[in-house]
Amino acid sequence: MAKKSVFTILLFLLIIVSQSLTNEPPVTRHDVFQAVDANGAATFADPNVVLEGILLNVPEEMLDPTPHYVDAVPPPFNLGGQWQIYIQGEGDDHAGTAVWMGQNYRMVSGGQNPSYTDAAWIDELCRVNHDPQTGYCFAPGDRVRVSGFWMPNRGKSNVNEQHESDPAYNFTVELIEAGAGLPQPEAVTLNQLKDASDNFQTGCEYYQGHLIRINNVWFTHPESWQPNATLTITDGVKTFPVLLGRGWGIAAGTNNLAAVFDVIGILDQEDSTLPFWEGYRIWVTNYDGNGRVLGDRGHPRGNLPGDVNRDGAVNIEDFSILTEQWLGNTPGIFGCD
Ligand SMILES: [Ca+2]
Ligand SMILES: [Ca+2]
Ligand SMILES: [Ca+2]
Repeated sequence: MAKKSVFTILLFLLIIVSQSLTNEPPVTRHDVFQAVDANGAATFADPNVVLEGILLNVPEEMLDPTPHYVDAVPPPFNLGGQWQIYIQGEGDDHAGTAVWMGQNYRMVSGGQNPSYTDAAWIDELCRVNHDPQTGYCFAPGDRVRVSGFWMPNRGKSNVNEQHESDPAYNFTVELIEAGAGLPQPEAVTLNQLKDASDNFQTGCEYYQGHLIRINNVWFTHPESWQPNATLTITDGVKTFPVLLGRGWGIAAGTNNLAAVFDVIGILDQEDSTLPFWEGYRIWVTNYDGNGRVLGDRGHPRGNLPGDVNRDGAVNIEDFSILTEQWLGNTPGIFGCD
């Protein structure tokens, strides 16, 4: 082969490589994406965004993905299945972002956009819970890349489908590194989150989207403990809302926390009215029953895989849970079952 044609081939390859590099969309910092104005409203303006960071939560422990198709807008308001993850920025990128998807978009698009049928919704759950290249199922602590559309929501910038079930509005979640590790929860005091009058202050915005830890607090009304309940913690002077999720360890009667305990969760905001300087809460999506820290350390102790309810014994209670789910044909949470 003549030198000239070898050179031509190399040049051609170089052009292809450089084109594929320049076609890579730029990655936006979370703190840029989450920037707000004096009213706490989002200043980001590009409809598309690519974000990278550490996945903080199991989506089905945060919101209920169970399909419930409603393609109309009569009351009651019903979003059907919902799915949400939080991605926390790394290094000096001190912010994090929620990625949300819902089934009944008819409810939130002024009646314009069709809802997902139950079958289509289950397919979507399957798609976003897995890396598209490898089929790997995402877990907290994975480093991921999210590419999709921007939408401001109640004091945050979210990635979502802009309330469109058309596949053109899909976001994608891709694996960068499995098991990179959860970030160390940042220790925060209620004095950093509340002012002298126990009102929310700017510290809340600084920690929004972050895994934080508040030590030595207790519930003002522990009897309210149940899935999806909002309880109030206090240090004896100031207070803060804690939103419980729907993980396996949160059910009526499972609160075995000591009189004074610590909390590890995601600092979230949903403020329905301008200015967006309220509506902060710590979202704890699961509790592993350890008695000292309201949070989920991943895997509780034990060498009995059949201990379904994780009380340290395998007995009829575990069997009844298994039977109930088996006979009830409980749908799986990943949507690919
Ligand atoms: Ca905010
Ligand atoms: Ca979609
Ligand atoms: Ca058991």
